[in-house]
Amino acid sequence: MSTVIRSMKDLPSTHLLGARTVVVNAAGCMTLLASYPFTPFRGSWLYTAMASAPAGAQGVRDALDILIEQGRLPREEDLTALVLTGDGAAYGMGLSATSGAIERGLDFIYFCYDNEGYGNTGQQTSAATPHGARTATSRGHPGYKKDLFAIWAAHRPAYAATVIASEPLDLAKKIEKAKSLKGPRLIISLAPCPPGWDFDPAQAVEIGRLAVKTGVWPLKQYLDGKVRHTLLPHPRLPVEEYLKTQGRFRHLFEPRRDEQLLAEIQSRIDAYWAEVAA
Ligand SMILES: Cc1ncc(C[n+]2csc(CCOP(=O)(O)OP(=O)(O)O)c2C)c(N)n1
Ligand SMILES: [Mg+2]
Repeated sequence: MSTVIRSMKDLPSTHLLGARTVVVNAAGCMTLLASYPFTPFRGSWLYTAMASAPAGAQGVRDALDILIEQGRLPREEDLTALVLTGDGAAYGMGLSATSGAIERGLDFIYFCYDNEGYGNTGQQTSAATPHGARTATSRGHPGYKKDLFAIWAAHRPAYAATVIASEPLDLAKKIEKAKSLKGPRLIISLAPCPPGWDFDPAQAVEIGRLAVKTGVWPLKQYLDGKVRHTLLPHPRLPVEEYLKTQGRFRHLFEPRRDEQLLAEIQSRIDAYWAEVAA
């Protein structure tokens, strides 16, 4: 059953996906959520190698389908296969398995929490690390963040969306939308990470808000072949407001401002939003 969400009051008291979910989780920080008896998961949980979570979800889905077909599981007791991985798996190691799963039309939700690095092993650079960020393996990442949303959209999935916890209503609506559909569905959440990005945990929500207000993290969704932005940052703040909150970008400001790099980061964001407006 789908809930109409107009305000936070409409959110169901249990978590949005509910207990009838099998979480297929590749190695990463969220793996720690499975520690019994402290786990927040109310359903089942399956651990996979970093590259294999979508293949694990395929196995779960196939098993459920066979049980239903044989009459051993009532259709109304079906479960949702939910892949839960970090960006290291979603943008990199697991992308081949993901592409195959989308191509096969696998009925699953892929939730990626994107903390822009291999967090669990000390924040090494991943394919989601933004340009210029310091990581355990780079003094200033020379590459550019891969556009996972666009890669998914190019596969023509049932649904794809970006979310962030600091915009909980937008997040809840998108999860409800994903729940109401069948087929491959993606939710990518930018996940401000205090140890990985080097900031005080008390700032996590504000940093998330700044990611949206500066246009660093566009909130959008892909549905029926079209991409629609669900929140337009007006007025859009300068990206510096976001960058200066995190130690991983400190070298852009100290010992002296790196005007060239700051201008490049800003101009890439401006170019993105100019295209949205066009
Ligand atoms: C094939 C493989 N290589 C390396 C590791 C070690 N490892 C465990 S968790 C992890 C980081 C995963 O990064 P990400 O998917 O972004 O999740 P996060 O740790 O940031 O939550 C790594 C490299 C592994 N488990 N398997
Ligand atoms: Mg990560």
